[in-house]
Amino acid sequence: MLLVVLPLFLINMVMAQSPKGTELKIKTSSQCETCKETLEKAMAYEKGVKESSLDVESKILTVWYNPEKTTPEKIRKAINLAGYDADDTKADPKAYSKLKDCCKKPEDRHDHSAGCHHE
Ligand SMILES: [Cu+2]
Repeated sequence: MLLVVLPLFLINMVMAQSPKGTELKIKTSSQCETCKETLEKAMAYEKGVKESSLDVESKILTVWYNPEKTTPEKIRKAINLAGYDADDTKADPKAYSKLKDCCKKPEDRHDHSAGCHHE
């Protein structure tokens, strides 16, 4: 277990400078394409965030932000308020309860067989 968790932890620690701002990678509890939309939209409204991109497969949200305007803590908080875990910080329970069934963690879904259905 440690062998899996540790590299992820280290990836999160690495912040690289780029023209888009400071890059931050956050492990989220997202499940599907709908989560991607929800999270990227939440980031678009977040102060100091220039761009974000969620990789649905790995659940890693990459955020480019202006370190003079926001901090990784605030960005994680915004993800929590959108209903998702961000690294070690847990989703806001109220926001999480409002997520679509398919966007919840598999153990919380009413229909355990289904993922999100996209038309
Ligand atoms: Cu989803």
